[in-house]
Amino acid sequence: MQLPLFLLFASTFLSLAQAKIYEDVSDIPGLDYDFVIVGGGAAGNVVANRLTENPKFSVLLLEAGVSNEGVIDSIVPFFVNNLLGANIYEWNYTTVPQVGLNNRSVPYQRAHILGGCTAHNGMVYTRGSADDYDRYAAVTGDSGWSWDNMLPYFFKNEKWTPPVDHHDTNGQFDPAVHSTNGINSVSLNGFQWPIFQQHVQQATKELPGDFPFNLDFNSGKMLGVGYLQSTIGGGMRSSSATSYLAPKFAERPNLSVLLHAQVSKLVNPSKTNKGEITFGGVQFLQSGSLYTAKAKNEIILSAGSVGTPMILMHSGVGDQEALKALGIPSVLHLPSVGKNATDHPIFGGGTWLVNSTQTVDSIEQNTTRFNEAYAQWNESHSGPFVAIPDTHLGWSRLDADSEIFESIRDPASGPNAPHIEMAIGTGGGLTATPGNYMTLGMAVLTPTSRGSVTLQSNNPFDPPLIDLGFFTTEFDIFAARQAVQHAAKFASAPTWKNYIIAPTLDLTNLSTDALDDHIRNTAGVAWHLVSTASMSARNATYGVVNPDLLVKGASGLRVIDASILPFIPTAHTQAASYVVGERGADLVKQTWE
Ligand SMILES: Cc1cc2nc3c(=O)[nH]c(=O)nc-3n(C[C@H](O)[C@H](O)[C@H](O)COP(=O)(O)OP(=O)(O)OC[C@H]3O[C@@H](n4cnc5c(N)ncnc54)[C@H](O)[C@@H]3O)c2cc1C
Ligand SMILES: *[C@@H]1O[C@H](CO)[C@@H](O)[C@H](O)[C@H]1NC(C)=O
Ligand SMILES: *[C@@H]1O[C@H](CO)[C@@H](O)[C@H](O)[C@H]1NC(C)=O
Ligand SMILES: *[C@@H]1O[C@H](CO)[C@@H](O)[C@H](O)[C@H]1NC(C)=O
Ligand SMILES: *[C@@H]1O[C@H](CO)[C@@H](O)[C@H](O)[C@H]1NC(C)=O
Ligand SMILES: *[C@@H]1O[C@H](CO)[C@@H](O)[C@H](O)[C@H]1NC(C)=O
Ligand SMILES: *[C@@H]1O[C@H](CO)[C@@H](O)[C@H](O)[C@H]1NC(C)=O
Ligand SMILES: *[C@@H]1O[C@H](CO)[C@@H](O)[C@H](O)[C@H]1NC(C)=O
Ligand SMILES: *[C@@H]1O[C@H](CO)[C@@H](O)[C@H](O)[C@H]1NC(C)=O
Ligand SMILES: CC(=O)N[C@H]1CO[C@H](CO)[C@@H](O)[C@@H]1O
Repeated sequence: MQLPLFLLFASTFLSLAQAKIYEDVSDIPGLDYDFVIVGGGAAGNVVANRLTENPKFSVLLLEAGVSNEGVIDSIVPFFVNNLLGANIYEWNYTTVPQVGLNNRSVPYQRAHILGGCTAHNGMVYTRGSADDYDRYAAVTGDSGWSWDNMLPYFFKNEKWTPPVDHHDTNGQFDPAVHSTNGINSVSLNGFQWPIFQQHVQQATKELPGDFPFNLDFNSGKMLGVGYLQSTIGGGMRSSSATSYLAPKFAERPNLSVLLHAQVSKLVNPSKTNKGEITFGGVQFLQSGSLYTAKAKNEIILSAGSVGTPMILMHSGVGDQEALKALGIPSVLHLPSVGKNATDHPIFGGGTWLVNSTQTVDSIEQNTTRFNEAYAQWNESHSGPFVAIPDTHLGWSRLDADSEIFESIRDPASGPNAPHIEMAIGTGGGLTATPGNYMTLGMAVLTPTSRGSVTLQSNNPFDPPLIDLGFFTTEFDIFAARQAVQHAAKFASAPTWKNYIIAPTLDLTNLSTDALDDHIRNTAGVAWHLVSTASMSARNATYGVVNPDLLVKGASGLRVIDASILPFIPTAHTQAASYVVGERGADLVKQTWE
């Protein structure tokens, strides 16, 4: 017999009552710990989990956001877009006007909820190219960051899970490159769109030069088109909060997680006898009062690519001239803090009206079908609500003889890394006109544009200035144009002949200027920000952290989150953030065990 849903929820709440995720500072057992971690996102929750595997370590995790418990929009995969826009689960950031986007400012989502961006992201699971990690190893001089050495950390993170529809997954992924023993669930889509998927598969056969089928793009060799993998298990989102802070971990006696605790800055700097800067505490705000938590061993910043550089700069760690101008006393001159910010621009490759009712539009536009699907999810966590609309992802390189390479060195990490991503999905996305569609969403994966995260004042509670620098280089706009042509080529495969009726907007016959303008007027962000507290070699003249993630010139201060990646992966960034957390936790253990 199926348990009524309210009973299932009631049992979850009971077990959570014992878990030590606190809402109020007066409930936590003191403010002195071995480790204080700032930020309960992808990486922060991994570090909290792994450090408390050692019962001798006491850990406090401070998270500014709210609880993820029972947040239905964060649990049901199909509701992924409901959390975007101003809401209580968001920091509500906006970029500064982007010159390369014809001066538009665009919303810049960052999660304000336990789990961080893994609690509201698109759940797409992509690790990146082996070449990306091998470049991290090369630029930092630490072979520990290479693909081969990071693969065990992907396996510690990943709990490969059969899709809820139990369909035959043979030929849809390569089990040899996955792990069933990790913590965070990853699966193939648990709901199928058979007609659409057959056309996609057929297109890879008809155009194998540009779009070869790739059995598993998470093998390190990404090029080609393969089945989507997502951080979903049992028809529900698997976030770092539901996985790494599951009740059996959160109950550990030496772990305290405190919500609604926004860290302003690190306080009480002093110099060690080796001349390194060390901080005596972490200041945070809760309900209008300031508190200071102390870390005997280390303070670990895991506040993400926006939060981490903000906290560093408010603590006096950054470019001393820029900080002085804002009235922040410089403690440690590290001009790379907040610089080299890199994200992926995304834009439509095309939306086509299709000759099929087997699309997500048929559910989104029909209240009866929507409620049926919702009831099915409520009943058994199955049906169309267990997946996002994409069925495949495609990864491609620009032509080797592209004219752009006459003037610009290939920015990709290596010959197996793609320049362009194509997300292949049923449905028209946010298309207003009722109908059935398919959409190809594109991204430039190897942008050469760089932006920054800087402060607008010395008030730690003011939002930062986020500049993505989108499309400020010739390479990036060139790659975007190629991406649009690429999508058109995919849609020209013979298989689509009786399926595609017409494009909603024909991008193929626009002049170069008109196409550029279209891209600049419509592009958005992938929310994959990295490099704002970048790693570099120990002796480098730039960078924020050493390859062991300790802040250069400081003692007892580490950064463990996406901000340390020196280049953006050719992938969605949660898997990379998770393995930064996994390796980062091991590096901390190596120091203190
Ligand atoms: C809308 C969206 C969609 C995305 N889709 C995908 C996807 O489909 N696939 C994918 O792989 N990646 C996706 N990403 C990116 C991915 O989720 C992030 O790269 C990843 O979560 C970054 O991990 P992190 O640990 O660096 O930081 P985060 O996960 O952002 O966690 C940082 C945490 O620190 C907290 N924090 C920040 N400042 C403070 C402070 N001052 N005091 C206390 N706490 C603080 C935040 O509230 C947050 O919980 C998406 C991101 C967004 C925003
Ligand atoms: C974001 O905006 C929503 C709606 O206005 C608000 O409720 C929420 O508190 C804001 N988030 C933050 C972190 O201020
Ligand atoms: C964008 O703003 C800059 C600086 O204000 C201005 O020079 C430029 O003309 C603007 N571009 C567009 C497309 O409006
Ligand atoms: C940005 O990164 C590049 C390496 O890609 C490095 O040479 C440069 O010094 C960095 N800039 C800053 C300000 O850190
Ligand atoms: C909506 O879906 C229901 C149930 O499948 C179906 O009977 C009805 O015809 C649909 N309505 C429209 C307008 O397509
Ligand atoms: C499914 O359950 C949620 C509560 O978790 C409820 O708000 C919603 O109305 C239910 N939907 C249907 C169609 O039963
Ligand atoms: C739609 O599909 C049917 C059946 O495959 C086909 O007969 C018809 O010609 C198609 N219509 C269009 C507009 O392509
Ligand atoms: C592009 O093609 C459409 C129809 O396919 C046509 O109406 C339009 O005039 C064309 N535009 C240009 C600039 O050629
Ligand atoms: C750092 O060390 C490497 C290897 O020892 C050397 O090749 C490089 O030139 C050094 N760089 C600087 C800036 O000193
Ligand atoms: C370092 C630390 O706080 N250790 C504590 C971990 O939890 C056990 C059991 O509650 C305590 O006895 C330790 O003192």
